[in-house]
Amino acid sequence: MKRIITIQDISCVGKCSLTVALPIISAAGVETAVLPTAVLSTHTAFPKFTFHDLTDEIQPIADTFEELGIDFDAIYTGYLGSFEQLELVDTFIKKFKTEKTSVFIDPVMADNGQLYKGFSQQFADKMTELCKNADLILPNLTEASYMLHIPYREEYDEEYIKDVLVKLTDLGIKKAALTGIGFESDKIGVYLYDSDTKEFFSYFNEKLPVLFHGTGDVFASAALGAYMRGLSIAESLIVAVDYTLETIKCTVADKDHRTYGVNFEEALPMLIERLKK
Ligand code: PXL
Repeated sequence: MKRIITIQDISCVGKCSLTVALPIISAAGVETAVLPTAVLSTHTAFPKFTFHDLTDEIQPIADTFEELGIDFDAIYTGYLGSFEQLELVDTFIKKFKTEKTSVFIDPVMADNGQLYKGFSQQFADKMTELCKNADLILPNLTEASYMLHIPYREEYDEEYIKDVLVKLTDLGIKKAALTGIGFESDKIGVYLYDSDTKEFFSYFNEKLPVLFHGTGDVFASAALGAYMRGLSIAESLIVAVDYTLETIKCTVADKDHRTYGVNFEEALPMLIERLKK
């Protein structure tokens, strides 16, 4: 069984970061170790939240893993709350990355043209530095725009997306996948560029006219789970697009659905089924 570690916050209510990554990657059949970076009452899109920083725990936890000889097949990072955490996670990756370790970095900091609360261009620049450790980064177009210092565009064509992807990998990143991309109003998916092979890959599925929080975390977790189960990056991204759509369909189908988070739970059988093949 493969073992990964995911480094991000735990938001007690809100269905994002660790409360999504842990169940999804576990359901994919992959041991999921966690390194919680902060405990929040709720994620930062709620009108009110508490934030207890766990930065001081990162180094002692990493040192203990090292002393115990614990290793990981993948390191997956998501929401990180401070410059110091970015530094510590950079050190963590450098220490625990071996030849067999895949590093997935989701530079969580913005969406729909706007930075999340508490983030700045300087933070985006430092996150970009962290991304240079990655085998695959999974930004949305807003995050990629901050990484590249380019204005966010709501409308774009395929040439524009390819150009953004090449510029991201020119920063020294092997593979970049832009999430939440669509060229038709009723389609959404992912666009990947591999700077080693110089190949592009894209995959789209149905886009529903709804917006829910946490879908980026659902997507990245499903992609990593699938990749750890032996699928190629492209195949893993297909599974992640289809699974994320299924979570949104399950959310919409629940007449009591909440406005935060998606119903990834009832969609898990579909993910498990897809990974059997
Ligand atoms: O889903 C990304 C995310 C993760 N963690 C926290 C967040 C957000 C997005 O707002 O606030 C705490």
